[in-house]
Amino acid sequence: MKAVFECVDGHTCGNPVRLVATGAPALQGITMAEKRLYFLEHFDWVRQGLMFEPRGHDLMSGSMLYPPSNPANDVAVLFIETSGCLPMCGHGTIGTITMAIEEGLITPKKEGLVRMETPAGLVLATYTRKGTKVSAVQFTNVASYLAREAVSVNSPHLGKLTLDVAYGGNFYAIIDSQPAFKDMNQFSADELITMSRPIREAVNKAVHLVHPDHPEIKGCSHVMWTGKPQKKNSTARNAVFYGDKAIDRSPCGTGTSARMAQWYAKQKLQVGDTFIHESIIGSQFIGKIEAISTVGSFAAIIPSIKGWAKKYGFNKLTIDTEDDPMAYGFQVI
Ligand code: PYC
Repeated sequence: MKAVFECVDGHTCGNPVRLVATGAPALQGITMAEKRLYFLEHFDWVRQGLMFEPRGHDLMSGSMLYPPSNPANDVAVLFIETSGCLPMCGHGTIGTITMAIEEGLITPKKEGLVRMETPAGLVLATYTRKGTKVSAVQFTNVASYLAREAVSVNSPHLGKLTLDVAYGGNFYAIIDSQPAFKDMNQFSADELITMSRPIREAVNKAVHLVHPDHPEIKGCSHVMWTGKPQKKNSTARNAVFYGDKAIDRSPCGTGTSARMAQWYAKQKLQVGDTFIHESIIGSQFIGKIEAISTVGSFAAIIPSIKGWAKKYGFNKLTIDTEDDPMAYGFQVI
């Protein structure tokens, strides 16, 4: 079998986005949540082939476009990355909207607004055009909430840690400054990765995380390290670990949503407040609490995230299972 995919490659504030323009497999199911499960069962080899080495790398992430289940919406998006198919991805949304609009892959019903179905729910994205380019995207994310407070875990590297877990489209273990951990700036990206893996495992042993309205969204997938910002106008700094070997180069859209929900729950932010999150490489997302909501019995916020993305090339990729022994890709952990 030889499968061919035409991709648009770019990055959102430094983190990769590979938008699959042609070749996405047909998926059974009505909602994007159902289609995501069908994809994982029947077509995960497509994700592995496009995300893993040698066609991708440890940080690679991307998306595929599908028709929306509700005709009032413009598009449905499946997020793919090295760890699987995230229910929602913020940097992926900004990159996908930017490149899909620039390439004419989405024609929204209303210029400037894309109503986008994701496995985690409906996301509304507005975009600003500058000539042939999209200069910025702001999306209103799914309801985000503080799921657990003061979870105690033992880190083999740092000792006893206390952390919060918040949801912003994925579940995040958020590690704030404390006796055993002062600031992310004291560690290299490699060290943060090494420390993150056992912490994620420990969090998943300590707490059973399931989204009240989406039982298929469960478990802590991401670890957020925090620190003092390096730019004057940033509110806070973070480094998000995802997959097995990745630190997000962008400020992480779902992570920023989760952290704003955590700050809201601790009365450090209010509705209408902005929150400028800085990434490990200094790129920034502008977050805002647009409204309050509830998720099950949890108080929640509706956050928005604004950022930019750049397209840098086109890639025609083949997964040739008859000729290439590494057709499905590999990871070196
Ligand atoms: O921006 O939501 C995000 C994200 C998740 C993993 C990497 N980036």
